[in-house]
This record gives sequence, structure tokens and C-alpha cells, in this order.
Amino acid sequence: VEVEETYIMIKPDGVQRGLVGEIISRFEKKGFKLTGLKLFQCPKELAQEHYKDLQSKPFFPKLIDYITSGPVVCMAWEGVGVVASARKLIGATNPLNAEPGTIRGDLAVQTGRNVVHGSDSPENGKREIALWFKEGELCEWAPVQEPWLKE
Ligand code: YYY
Ligand code: MG
Repeated sequence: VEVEETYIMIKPDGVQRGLVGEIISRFEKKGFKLTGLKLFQCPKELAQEHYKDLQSKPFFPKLIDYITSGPVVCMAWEGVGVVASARKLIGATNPLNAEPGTIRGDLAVQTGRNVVHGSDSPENGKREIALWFKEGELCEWAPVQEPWLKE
């Protein structure tokens, strides 16, 4: 498994419910590297571009209203196998099917209020980070804990 990048976003319900610290800490404690972080009010056009693969779904308009209903927390995370691992930490799309111990399993009840987004492939990780972050908003840095995370 390679070093990958993933785009993680705390959705407006996660921000409104005061879950920002709790959600960030799950990725931080796991040992992934944070390379980008901001609070952001997302314009409609960006939400539509982000979810363009779901354009034809009946829930698309509702999804766009939800994502643009308040500030979101945009994050870029880096690490070995981070894309699939972050999806595991997040849990199933429908929080009622998400395992206890996952973010959605522990903190949410409805698909339309599932508190967090995670990229579904390394390609989409790169695409989404480029979409949500500008040049200069990402940091390349070496965490001091690195030798204690990698053999
Ligand atoms: O990647 P993930 O967020 O787990 O699910 P997707 O199938 O990519 O759908 C994106 C987003 O759309 C989901 O997090 C909530 C919303 N949604 C919905 O409101 N109703 C559905 N039946 C399916 C998805
Ligand atoms: Mg998805």
C-alpha cells in the first residue's frame, strides 16, 4: 500500500453539533498526517462539482442544500493506505448501518446527516483536495512521531 492523500470534510451538522474536535481527533490519534485544514462556507457550485457523480440521483438537490447550509471543515490527510482506512474510521453511508466505533456509527443516525465525508479512491482524494484547497493552503511537514508510527 502506498502513501496516499484523502479529502475529509466535517459536514455542517458536525460543525453545528460541536463535533469538530472529536472527529479530527479520530484521524489524528490513528496516526495520519494533517496537511490541510480550514473552516469554510461552501458555495453551491463547488458542492455540485464535488458531488458531480451523484448529479442524477433524486437526493442530489437535498444533498447540495445540506452541504451548503453552514460552514464545513475541510481537511487533507496523508498516510499509507489513508483512503480506505479513513473510510473504515468513518463507517457506512447510512449511520444506522455503521459499526459502533466508527464516526458515523457513534455520532449520527441518518444518511442525510452523516456528519463527515471521505474520498472513495486515491484518484478522488487528489481531485477533491485540488478542488477544495488553493495553492499555498497545504503544508508539507514531518511529524516528530513518524519514527514511532513507521517501522
Ligand atoms: O461516500 P459516502 O458519503 O459514504 O456516500 P456516497 O454514496 O458517496 O453519497 C454521498 C452523500 O450523499 C452521502 O454521504 C449522503 C448523501 N446520500 C443521501 O442523502 N441519500 C442517499 N440515498 C445516498 C447518499
Ligand atoms: Mg462518496
